Parts: sequence; structure tokens; C-alpha cells
Amino acid sequence: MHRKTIRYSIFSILQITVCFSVLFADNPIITQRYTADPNAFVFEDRVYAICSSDEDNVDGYNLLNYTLISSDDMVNWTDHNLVFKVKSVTTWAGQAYAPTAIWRDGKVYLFFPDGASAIGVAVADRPEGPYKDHLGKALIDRNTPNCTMEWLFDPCIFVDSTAQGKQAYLVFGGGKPYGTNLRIIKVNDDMKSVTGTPLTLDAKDTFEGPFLHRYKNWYYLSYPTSNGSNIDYLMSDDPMSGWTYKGTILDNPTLDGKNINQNNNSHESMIEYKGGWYMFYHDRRISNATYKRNVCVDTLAYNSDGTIKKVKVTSEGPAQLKPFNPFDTVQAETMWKQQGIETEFCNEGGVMVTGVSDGDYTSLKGVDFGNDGATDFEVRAASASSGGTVEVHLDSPTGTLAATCAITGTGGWQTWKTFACSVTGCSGSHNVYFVYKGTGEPFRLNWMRFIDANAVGISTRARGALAVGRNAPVQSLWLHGMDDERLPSGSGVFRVYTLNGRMIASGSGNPKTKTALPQGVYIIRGSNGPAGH
Ligand SMILES: [Ca+2]
Repeated sequence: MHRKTIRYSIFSILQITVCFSVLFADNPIITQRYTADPNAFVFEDRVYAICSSDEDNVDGYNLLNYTLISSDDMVNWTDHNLVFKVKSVTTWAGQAYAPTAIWRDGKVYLFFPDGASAIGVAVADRPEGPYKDHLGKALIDRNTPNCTMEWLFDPCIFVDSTAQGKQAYLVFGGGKPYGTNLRIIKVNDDMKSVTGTPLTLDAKDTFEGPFLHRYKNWYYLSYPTSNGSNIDYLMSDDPMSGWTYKGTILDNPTLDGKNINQNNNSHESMIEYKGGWYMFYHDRRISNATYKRNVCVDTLAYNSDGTIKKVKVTSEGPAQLKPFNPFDTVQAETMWKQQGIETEFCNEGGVMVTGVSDGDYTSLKGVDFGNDGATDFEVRAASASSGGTVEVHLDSPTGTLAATCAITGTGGWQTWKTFACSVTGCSGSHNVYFVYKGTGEPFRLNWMRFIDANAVGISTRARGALAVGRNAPVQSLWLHGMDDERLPSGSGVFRVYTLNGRMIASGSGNPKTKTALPQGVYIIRGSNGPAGH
């Protein structure tokens, strides 16, 4: 399983290096699954990276599915799981090598190579899918003119916006003959047809993995080299011509003088996000094994003449772009670091944390509880066993214990219930660790949420009455009264009004009431027993 393999691998690294920075580093940005070939793009103010998935227990490349991750702070990453399975989406492709995706005019277009022999395109409304085969067959294959290079794979889709409008370009290729194995072709606005014949991109020592991007009025074609798998690059003022070799952006990754990529294949993408530039790449720093790669990100910077400064491989990764808000619904599969967990799709939508055993944890970096802090903690859990506890620790897995939330059996691994507990000492900024306790597999987790001490109109469990939240994905409001040991069962009541005063929903505290409402702004009034408040 993913979990055990990665845990043992980390353990062996620790034994060798006695270096906690390996275990506790920000890079790699996903450790619950082996991933590679990250292609980053922006959608709805978040950065997404579509990645190859390296399966456990294989001794070769058997690549079938893509893992998607996303973040809005470059530090805490959400695992969207395997959003693209090539044998499910297409009828004709059998492998899914390094992907590329981009958001354009309301759609996400994902170009995928069928092994090293053809390139197809899929389309979806959102990065998470569901994806449909956009063309129903290969867009580029061996029948396409000038596609005789050894490996017909590694596409990169780039959409340029100029005064003349938008123009999409696809670059691809790899293998022998090195130096003349890459191609570029214009893609039409329908994103499923091309114009002209692929042009050969002459470039020093090209191996595979081309990536095309723009900074100011310069265009950049980067690629791993056949000699040492550095990432080198060319510059031009025109994507179709005039390319000039400029040197190396990323040496085959080493960290603290130690080779962490076996001088094996590399793969890159560069992106601007919220005013900063980043380079995504993969190495083998967790496994030290050829076919078990991991995805990392570090900052990218340009010189005033447009050339790119060499990227420094780090453990820390980029700076966090903003504090993490714990009062929004926090997906359990959103994390900074983790130990021991896995993820799977959830029947409530999205993804859940699975594979939990005693002592495993997930964590969030830079959580801002504000001056007044949190009063309560809620967690959406399912358990076909007898449950366990979720402990909230501050700043380390054994740091200050801020909450202990008991999870009881719910009767099934996809039978969900919201559990709540009070929180103490949770104010200011902290790294937060959710430490999972229990025998066997105690529970699975969908999401969690802290209750703000200043939440307007929402009584807290400590005061007795009402909990309000948004289901994830955000489609409906849920409301339920919370049990309060000080009051008769069912004494808490609430009413929901539109802004012009019409009551549209009501319920009592026990059993809980779940009310689906359209998205909007509402007035909620709660009272708790004869005293009311
Ligand atoms: Ca979830």
C-alpha cells in the first residue's frame, strides 16, 4: 500500500541521515502518493498541479492515472485523488504518461500521451473533472507529419494572449535523435484540431519533457537534457522561431550535497501565481527508487534581461502566501505534512482521508485563529469499527493538546456523522496537527472545521444550541442543534429566514435537522430552551 511503502522509506532515510528536515520538510508537496511530471495551472484563484501517478509495487513505468493537487497558499495542498483514469475516459488509450492541462474560456483541457505513441485531449468544467475524451481519438499520432521521433509523448499546452487574440501551442516529443526530437504546432480554438505541420525545435541536447511559457514579452522553451537530466532552456520573442539556447535552470536535483534524483529523469513546469513565479519538478527524495517519484516546488526568478536564475532545490519550498483560515470548511485531505494516511474518493463528494492507524496525523501550516480564537472543533467522520479520537495538537504532533474529539462507530465506512468537541488555548497563529488515535482502522475523515469565538449569530456547543455549516463541496447549508447535557433533549430550536423575513426552514436540536438551501444570504435565529438566546 502507499502508506506503508512511504512510511518505511522515510524511516530508512532517517536511519541514514538522522536528519529530521527530510521527514518534516515542506517539499515534497504530496507524500501520501508517489507522483511525477507536475504540470501547474491556475483555476479560480487556486494553483493546481496535474501529475503522473507512480503505482506502488511496480518495477517499471505503468502509468494509468493522474493525481491532482491544489493550493491557494503554496504550502497547504489539497489532494483531489485520481481525477483522470485513461482507460475509463478513453476507448483507445492504454497508458497515461506525463500530462499537461490548462484552463481556457471556461473549460479545462488536459492533453495526455498514450505511452510514447500518441497524444489525446480531454475536457472538463473543473480541474477535478469529470473528464470527457474531447476528440474520441488521438490528436497527434504516428500518422501526423514529422512525428518520427523515438517518443511521441510529453505534451505541453500553452495558450498565449496577445493583441491579436489567443493562440494555443502544443509542444511535445522525446527520445532519439536528441537535439532534434521536440516539435511545436498551433492548436485551433476548438482545442481539438491543429493547423499545419509540427515544426522541429532545434535545441542543444534535448531529451524529453518540453515546457513552453511566457514572461513579459519573452517566450521560454525548457526541457530535460539527455546528458544528466538538467532542465535547460531556450528564449525567443516568437514561439515558432528564433529560439536561442540560454543554459541550465535546474541541475538534476541534489539537496545538501546529496543526489536525490539518481541522475534520473526530470520534468518541469513554471507558473506565475499571485505575483510570484514557481517551478514544479519531481525527484526521488523519499524513495530513492527509480519508479517512485515525488513532486516538489521551489521559487523561480528572472534577471532583468529575461534570463532565468538557477533554481535552488530546497526542503522548505516557497513561503506561505497567506494565513490558513480554520473557520472555513477544511477538507481532511488538505494538508501540509502527514504521516501514514491515504486518500480515496468520498460518497459525500470530494475526497476522504483513509488508511488511518493509531498515531497517524495530518497537519496544516500557518493557521490563524485570530486573537479570540476557536471555541469548538467539528469533524465529519465515518467508522465501521468502534471509532477512536481526533486530537488537535499545536505546533507539533506532541505539542499542546487543544482538543480531543471522540469518534464513535457510525455503522459504515461511508456513513457520515459530524462529531464536535470544545477547544481550549487555540488562538493566534499555529501549525496544527490532527493526530488520529484508535485501534485497527478507527475512522475515515471527510472534513473538519473550527468554530470562531466571534461567529455572529451562531451559538457554540459550550453555550448549547446550534451549529451551522456548509457542506462540501459548497452546495447546501446544513443546520442542526447540538446536544447539551444541561438541557432536555431536543430543546434547542432554530429558524431560517430570507433577508426579507420569510421563514423558510426550521428544526429542533435533537435529532439534528439537515436542510438543503440554495446558495445565498440568510438570517438564522436560534434559541435554546426556555431561557433562549
Ligand atoms: Ca473531504
